[in-house]
Amino acid sequence: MRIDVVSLFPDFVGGCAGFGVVGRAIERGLLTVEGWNPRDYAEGNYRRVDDRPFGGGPGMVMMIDPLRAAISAARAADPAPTRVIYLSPQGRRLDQAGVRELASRERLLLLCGRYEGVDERLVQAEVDEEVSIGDYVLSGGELAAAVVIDAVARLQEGALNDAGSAAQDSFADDGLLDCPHYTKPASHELGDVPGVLLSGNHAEISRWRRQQALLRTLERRPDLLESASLDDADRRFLAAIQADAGHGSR
Ligand code: 9WO
Repeated sequence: MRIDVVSLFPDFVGGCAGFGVVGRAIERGLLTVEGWNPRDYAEGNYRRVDDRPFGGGPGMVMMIDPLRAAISAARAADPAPTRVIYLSPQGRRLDQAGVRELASRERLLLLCGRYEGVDERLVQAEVDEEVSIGDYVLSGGELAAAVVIDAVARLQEGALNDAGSAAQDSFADDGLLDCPHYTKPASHELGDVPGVLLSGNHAEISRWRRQQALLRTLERRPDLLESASLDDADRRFLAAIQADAGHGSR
């Protein structure tokens, strides 16, 4: 997969591409990330990329032409067509299903705004999708682009070190929160590791983890249960918990 990033701070985004799973995906040739700076395509001695907003008001707006030239250069770097994604709080909220969909594409172009944003005519002419990573305002789209790159990189086939990590992600694939994790020592002043995890009974361990994932999701994010993929055993477990809670509260 190839990801082009149009940004006034391309090194900012490139930084996340150097470490961990993303860095390894790039080393393994599963992912290419390239930055394109609109300033390199701006005209004049000052290489202006922003100007004051028509209609007045505070701040600056990113100008059409340097952005358009940077997008064109990025498009031309590879023959495959690409969708242009603008990272903004006005976009469709990203979730793991959205990440899976983006990860399946051959190419992405991530457009990062700064200041008060990008001239709306550029958005209308060039942007195919607007994506938000959450309901908060950042000082630019770069951190959001880094989040998209990280989430998409780890889903590239072969990016995660052991196949088990990908299989464990069945929790994420099923739309549930993760179960708790433990490592050595088995006994500690902060507490003991749940006995089932030391039992060596893999069927029991899987069942316990699944139930922990269900419990946490019920307690912390019950909204996720509506769209989670649950089997009959899951539903029976949740029904038993809820029946229990009903008795306890009276
Ligand atoms: C600036 C601003 C100032 C006063 C009142 C409202 C305001 N909104 C913004 C604003 O949205 N600025 C953006 C900064 C312009 C586009 C790039 N920036 C950005 C992207 N901030 N936050 C994001 C972002 C992207 C994806 N997901 C969450 C947040």
